[in-house]
Amino acid sequence: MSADTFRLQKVLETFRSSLNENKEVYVKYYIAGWQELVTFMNSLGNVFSFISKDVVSKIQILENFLSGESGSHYVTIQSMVKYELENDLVDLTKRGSHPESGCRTLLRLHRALHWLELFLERLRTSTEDSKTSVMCSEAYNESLAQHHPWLIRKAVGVAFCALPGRDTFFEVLNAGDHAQVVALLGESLPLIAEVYQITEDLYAKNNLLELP
Ligand code: 1PW
Repeated sequence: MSADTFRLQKVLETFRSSLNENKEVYVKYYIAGWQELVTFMNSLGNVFSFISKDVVSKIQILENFLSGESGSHYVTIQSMVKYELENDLVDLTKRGSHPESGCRTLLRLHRALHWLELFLERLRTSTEDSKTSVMCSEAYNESLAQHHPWLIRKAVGVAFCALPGRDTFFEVLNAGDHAQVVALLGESLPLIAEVYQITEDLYAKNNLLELP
């Protein structure tokens, strides 16, 4: 199996590594988790490429901060928020001189993570006749859709219709038979949910949930 083959297990491992004992989230592993999810989206076919392109460019922005001269401030989401706010590096109410701050970029991934969590939870508890396109759009409407303009919602809806069926999905997740995938999802989801909640609380506390 080549190194870039998607495995659900790898997502679990990266999100597990992303939390330290002080419940801080390492940016490095957070984006590594997303990198895995991009591999996953790409293996679902070309319809997802416009979605994965946006995620890839956001991963890249964060990677550039992390490897740049202020990289030490970008080690955890907590240190990033503190550093960018203290140094006025965030456009808080409208886009201005910092259109691609770490805070607003990560917020986009954070919102998408909620979608993923809701979708995977549906997949975990789905039955044989459940439709992936329906599960995906329900999860989307409950989360990310509220933050997307009409045109993007339309395009995302079209991509969902082209999703492979449930059996193919389970195969692409690449974690054994259905029962094993369901078990691994049961293990992964609380971790993803915890990372999501910690980020959500941090952003809420700092009034950053609506960054332009
Ligand atoms: C099958 C499971 C896949 C889960 C992956 C979830 C990724 C969802 C990303 C949707 C992206 C749609 C196209 C891009 C939209 C951007 O405008 C938007 N980006 C996101 C990640 O929501 C907002 O970014 P922007 O325009 O404010 O820089």
